[in-house]
Amino acid sequence: GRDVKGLLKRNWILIATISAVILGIALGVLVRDYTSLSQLEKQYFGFPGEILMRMLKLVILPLIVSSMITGVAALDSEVSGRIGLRAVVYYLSTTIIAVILGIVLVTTIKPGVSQSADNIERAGSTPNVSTVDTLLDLVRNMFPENLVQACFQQYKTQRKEIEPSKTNISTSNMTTFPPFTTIISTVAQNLTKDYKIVGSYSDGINVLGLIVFCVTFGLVIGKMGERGRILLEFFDALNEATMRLVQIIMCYMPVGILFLIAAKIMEVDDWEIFRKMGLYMVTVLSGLAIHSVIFLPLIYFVFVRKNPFTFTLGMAQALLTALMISSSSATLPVTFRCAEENNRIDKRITRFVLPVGATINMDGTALYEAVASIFIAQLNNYDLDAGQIVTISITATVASIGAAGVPNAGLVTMVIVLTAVGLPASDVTLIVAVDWLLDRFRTMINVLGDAYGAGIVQKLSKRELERMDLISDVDAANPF
Ligand code: DAS
Repeated sequence: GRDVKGLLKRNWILIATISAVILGIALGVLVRDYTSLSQLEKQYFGFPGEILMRMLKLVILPLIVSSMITGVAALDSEVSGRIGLRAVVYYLSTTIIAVILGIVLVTTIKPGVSQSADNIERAGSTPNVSTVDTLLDLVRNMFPENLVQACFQQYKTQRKEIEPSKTNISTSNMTTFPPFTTIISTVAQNLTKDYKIVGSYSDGINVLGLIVFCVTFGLVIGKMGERGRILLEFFDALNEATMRLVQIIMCYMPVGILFLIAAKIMEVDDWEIFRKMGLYMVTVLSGLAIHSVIFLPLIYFVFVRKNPFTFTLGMAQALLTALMISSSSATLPVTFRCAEENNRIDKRITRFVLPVGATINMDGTALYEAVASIFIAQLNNYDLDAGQIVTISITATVASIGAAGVPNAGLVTMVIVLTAVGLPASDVTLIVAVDWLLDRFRTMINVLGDAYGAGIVQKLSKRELERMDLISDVDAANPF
C-alpha cells in the first residue's frame, strides 16, 4: 500500500527510464519495419534526443566548477598537508589503474567491433598528429591563458594557427571597423558553440584548464578563513543549484532516451547492435568487478595488512545505498557511518578523505568513460592510435575527477572524452540507454574506492594522528 507508493515515488525516474528503453525499441522497430517514412522524417525522431544531449552538455560547466571548488575547498586547513597529499596520491593512482584496466578490457573484448571489421579508418576530425604533440597540447591546455578562453573562446595552437582569413572578420578590412553583421555572427557563433573539450583541434570548454584552475582556486579560498567562507557559501549554493538542474534533466531523460533509441534503431539495419550493447555492458561490469574484487582489496592489503573483505563487508550498507541511488554524494552520510562505526576509521581522516573522495575519486566512472569512449570508436570503425588511447586515458581520468557525485555525472563528463579524440558525441545514444544501470555499479565502486582510501590514508597517517592526539591531550591538560 503506502510503502509501494513510496517506492514508486522514489524510483519513478528509473521505472520511466526502463520503460522508455522498451518503448523506444518498439517505436524504432515499428517505424523502421511498418512505415515508409523518408530518411528526413526519420531524422526528426532524433530531435528530442538531441535536446537531451544539449542539456547534459549545458551542465558540464557549472557541474565541474561548483563540485571541484567545493570539493577541494573542503580540505579544512588543520588536516595536515601530508594526509591530504597521501589521499590525492591514492585517488590518482587507483583511478589510473581503473582506466588502464578499462582500456585493456575494451581493446581485448572489442564489444563494438563488427564481425566483418573491414574499413578501419582514423578517428573523426582529429588530424594525424604525433603522440608527443597530443601530449604537449594536453599539458598546454591545462594552463589556459585566461578564464574566458578556458570557457568559450576559439583555441589557437602553436602548429595550426587558425588563419585570420578563416574567421569571419576578414583581414582585408581590419583597418576599418568590421561590418556589424560580421561581429554579430562571430559573437553568435561563439556563444552557440557546442561545449567541447579544447583539444587542439576543436573549440569550446577547456575542461583540463578549468579543473586545474578550480583545484588551485578551491585550495586558495579554503585557506582564506572568514573571507573565503563567503565565497565557499556561494560555490556551495551553486553546487546545490546545479545538482537540482541535473535532477530536472533526469526527469526529461526518459523522453530523450525513448526517441534516442527509436532513432538509433531506425538507422540500424540489424540486431547486431544489441549483441554489441550486451558485450559493452559485460565489459564495463567485469572491469568494475575486477577493480573492486582484485585491485582495490590488493592495494588495501598491501598497505593495511588486514583482511580487505572484512572491510568491504563493513561498507555493505553504503555500497547498497550507492547501488540504489547511484550518487556518491548522497550516499556520504552512510559511507561516513560505515567507515567510522564498522571499520573504525578515525573521524579526522574520514572528514577529509570521504567528501573530497566522493567528488574527485571516481574509479568506477573513470573506467566506464574509458570503456565507453573506445566502444563508440569501435562502433564507428575508428582505429584509435596510441596517442588517442593515451588522450582517452588522461581525459577519462580528468573527466572522472570533474564529475560530481550525482546520478549520470559520468555520462555528462563522458562527452568530454569523446570530443577530446574527435569522436561523434551524437553516438552517446546507446550509452545513454543503459547508463541508468551502469551508473549504479560504477557509483558503488566509487564509494568503495573512497572507503578503502580512508582506511589506507589512516594507516599511513598514524604518526600525524598520534601527534594530533598528543596536542589535544596537552590542550585538555591545561585548558587556559
Ligand atoms: N553517479 C556518479 C556518482 O555518484 C558516478 C557517475 O555518474 O559516473 O559517483
